[in-house]
Amino acid sequence: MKEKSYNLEKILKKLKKELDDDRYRHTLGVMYTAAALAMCHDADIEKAQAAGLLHDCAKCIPNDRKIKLCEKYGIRMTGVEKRAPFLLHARLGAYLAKVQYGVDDPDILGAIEWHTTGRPGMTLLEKIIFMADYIEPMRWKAENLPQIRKAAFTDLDRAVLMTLHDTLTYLESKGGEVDDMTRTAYEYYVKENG
Ligand code: DGI
Ligand code: FE
Ligand code: FE
Repeated sequence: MKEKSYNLEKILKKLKKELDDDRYRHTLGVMYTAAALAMCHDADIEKAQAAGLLHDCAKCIPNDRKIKLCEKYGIRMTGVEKRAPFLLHARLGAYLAKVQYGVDDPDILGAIEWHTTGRPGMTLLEKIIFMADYIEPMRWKAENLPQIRKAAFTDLDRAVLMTLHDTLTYLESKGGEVDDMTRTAYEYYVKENG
């Protein structure tokens, strides 16, 4: 088997420097929650930990710099992303995970790239990171968290659908512009599980 290209301890050390304290604590919560979900759904635990650790690695980069870095590295940006640059932390994060943290596993990189919007036909690891980000222990603001937390362990696809539904409702209530991918993902999971 091919030697893995990353080391969780090294990732942790570097992230401590890149993230503020709250984001670092959230990151640890996502790592442990992703590991628990991987145990529950028979996914690779170490990949879940790596993806959980790195999913927000670009989050603390200032928004104007996110745009500059995407331009510099030729990372595609949609119109919504240019208007709401925080969304870029997902795709930029996947890129940085590869070039700065040495991760070459496409499944881990996909889980980082799609953790904010989701996408139709997510892989098991992508669903695990999408859910771990939403339900980790430090989260408290979203509605329906107790039900969604339980569903993440008992019916993962239903949990993904509930999360996309509640995210869209939240964005509509506060007038946030919705990324096409968030809506497309929701419509896909309504058809699959609705
Ligand atoms: O980075 P985190 O805060 O840990 O979590 P995240 O990457 O899932 O980002 C959460 C925020 O993203 C939450 O406030 C909802 C928002 N979001 C998700 N989909 C969309 C979106 N925001 C906009 N504007 N458009 C979307 O489609
Ligand atoms: Fe995020
Ligand atoms: Fe996060």
